[in-house]
Amino acid sequence: MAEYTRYAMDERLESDSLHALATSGTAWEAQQEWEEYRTLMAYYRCAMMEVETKFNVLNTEFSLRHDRNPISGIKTRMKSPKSIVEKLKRLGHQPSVQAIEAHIHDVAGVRVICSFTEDVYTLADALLKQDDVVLVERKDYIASPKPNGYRSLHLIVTVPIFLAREKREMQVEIQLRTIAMDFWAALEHQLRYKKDTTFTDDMARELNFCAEISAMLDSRMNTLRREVFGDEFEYVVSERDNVSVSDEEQPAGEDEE
Ligand code: 0O2
Repeated sequence: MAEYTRYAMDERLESDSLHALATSGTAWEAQQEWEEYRTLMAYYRCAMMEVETKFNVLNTEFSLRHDRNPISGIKTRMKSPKSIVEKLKRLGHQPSVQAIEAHIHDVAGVRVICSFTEDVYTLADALLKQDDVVLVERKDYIASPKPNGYRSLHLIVTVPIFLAREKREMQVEIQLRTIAMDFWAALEHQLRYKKDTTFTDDMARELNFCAEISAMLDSRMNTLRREVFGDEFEYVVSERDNVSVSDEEQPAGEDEE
C-alpha cells in the first residue's frame, strides 16, 4: 500500500521512472510514452488537489456554522508506478498510459479522516451534491464491513481540471473514515504485512474483534455528539438515496488489501 502523506506530493514519481510502461518499441517511443505518463500523472495530481481543496472548504464552512471540525485530517497519495503496473497485470492488461486511464481508478487518492461516523456521510453527501463532481462508484464498507473488519466509505468520482487549453475530467478515489476506523486500518496494515510472519486465524479473529470494539466506540461517540451538539446536519439535504450506486457496491468477499 502506498503511504498516504499529509499535504505532500509524491516526489518519487519524478525519479522512479516507469520503465515498465515503455514495454517495447524504439527508444523514441519509450520516451514519448514516458512523457505521456508524466503528463497524465500531473493531471491526476491536480485532480487530487481539487478534491482536497473541496474538503478543506467544506470543513471551513462547517466549523464556521458549528464551532467544530468534522475533518480531523486529510491525506493524499499518488499510486506508485510499481503498484500501477502490478494492478494492471492483475487485471489482465498490458501496462500503457491508455490502460492506466481506462482501468486504474485509484491513481489519485484522497483519504479524509473524520471525527464522527455521521461526518463521513455528511461530507460525502455535501461533496456529491457539487455540480462538477460525478460519482462513478460507491462502496460502503461502513454499512457492510469487509470480512476482516475493515470499515471506510469509498467513493470514486470524477472532477474537472481546467488546463490552459482544455478541461479534463479526472478520476479520484476518496476514502472517508473516522479516526477509529483509520487507527484500525493503519495497525491492521502493519500487522498483516509484517514480513516473515504467518498471519494466523487467531490473529485474524482478534483483529476482527478489535474492529468491532472500534465500531462500538464510534457508535457511542456519535451518541455523545448528538447529546452535545444536537442535530447539526439539518441544513445538509441528503442525496444519498439518489446517487447512482455501482453494481460493485457490495464489498468483495476477500480482503483486498
Ligand atoms: P493503496 O496504497 O491505497 O493503493 P483493489 O485492491 O484496488 O484492486 P478495489 O475493490 O478497487 O480493489 O479496492 P477497494 O476495496 O475499494 O479498496 C482499495 C483500498 O482500500 C486499498 O488500497 C486500501 O487503501 C484500502 N483497503 C481496502 N481494504 C483494506 C483492508 O482490509 N485493510 C486496510 N488497512 N486497507 C484496506 P490498496 O490498493 O491496497 O493500496
